[in-house]
Amino acid sequence: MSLTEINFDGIVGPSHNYAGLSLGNLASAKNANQVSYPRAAALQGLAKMRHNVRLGLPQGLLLPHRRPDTDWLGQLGATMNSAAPVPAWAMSASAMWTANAATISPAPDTKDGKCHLTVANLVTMPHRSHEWPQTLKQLRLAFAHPAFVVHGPVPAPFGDEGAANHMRLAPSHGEPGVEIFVYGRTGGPFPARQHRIACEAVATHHGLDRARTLFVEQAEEAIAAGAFHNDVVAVADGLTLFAHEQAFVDRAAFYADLERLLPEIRIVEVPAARVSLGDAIASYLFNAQLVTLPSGEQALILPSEAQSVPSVAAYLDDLVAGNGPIRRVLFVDVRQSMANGGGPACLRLRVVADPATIDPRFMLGEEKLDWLEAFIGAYWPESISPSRLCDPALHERIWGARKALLKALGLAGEDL
Ligand code: SUG
Repeated sequence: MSLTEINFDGIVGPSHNYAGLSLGNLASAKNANQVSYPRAAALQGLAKMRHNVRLGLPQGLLLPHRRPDTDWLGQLGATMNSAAPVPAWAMSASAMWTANAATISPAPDTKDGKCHLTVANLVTMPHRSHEWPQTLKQLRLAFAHPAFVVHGPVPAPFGDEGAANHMRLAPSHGEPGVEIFVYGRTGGPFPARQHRIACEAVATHHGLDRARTLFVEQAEEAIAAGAFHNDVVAVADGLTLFAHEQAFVDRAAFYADLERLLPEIRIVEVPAARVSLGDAIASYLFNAQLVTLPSGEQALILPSEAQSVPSVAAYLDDLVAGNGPIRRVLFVDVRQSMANGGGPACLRLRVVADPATIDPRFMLGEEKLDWLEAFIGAYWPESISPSRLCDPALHERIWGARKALLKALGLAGEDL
């Protein structure tokens, strides 16, 4: 088995819209009720995947969910004619942010030597709380090989938002690492979405060695400034942790634990004096894909917005000019997703696995990207204005688009 990191990006669904549903996510609030462009959003997502494929990084996909989710509405005794915001909750394309799909512990970290996945319950936000059943079905299909164990969600009320609040540091993808679970207790005016009890449940179900597992509290000031997930203020890859100075409650203790467990660790901390929390969140500097390229170099794949925040642009110039571990900085345009608070790192779920063990219908190369581009160009709505969210003709169109996509991917016969 040759273990490598595969990024599973969510295809942006045809119902992509801006409904201002996520308290504490500043972009979601700011862009509430804007007209959305689902076709452009999905094409931007595919272009990011292509960018990464061309860097030599293995790439997978996860599917948009069925929206509006009439099964869930039925459980609530509601319909798309119910009072706001229920219809918007049922229409959200939020499953595109697959960093929130699940938490992954690669095989070298677990007691039984299998890769464990726990689907995230996403209970804090109503529009995300009904993602997990459809996500779980996809995970059970894509990772049906005996190399994986797929777990159901941690029970409510203990919020779990998946890999967005989880980091792994290891000398290489295939060697045992240190897993870090980041939870919140308070977020000032905003909810702390990740509960410590949920982190501990996932670590237990995954059979992690507690001596190499850290539970770290996210700083209240970070959540209050708009870091609704840890991946808005920190990211890790290989032996590099890239984090904002104000990301954690007790950074000294956290860094000391890391240095004890991984003496070769490289901590790249961005001082608040260089980039304020506000600038870090506005630019999504940390919501980058930090990747190890086939050459062994580390690169940061950032949203293009990061270039237009002066403190961040200046910091990035110095970062690559210095002799730290991050050697390259690359930019991708995911503006439609960014306007809902989803940067490059939100759009992907990292799984360390042998690509041969994945259901090939969930893997991607340039050829599949070519036809997916054409397919989305033909089927995805060009725009959605807030006044159309409850329009039955729009619902028919997006159900049809998803159905056709499943068929084209060879998944029509599956219960998805
Ligand atoms: O959960 N936005 C998502 C963004 C998720 C970003 N993911 C990571 N950081 N990993 C959220 O807040 C906005 C939907 C709306 O307002 O229409 C939304 O759900």
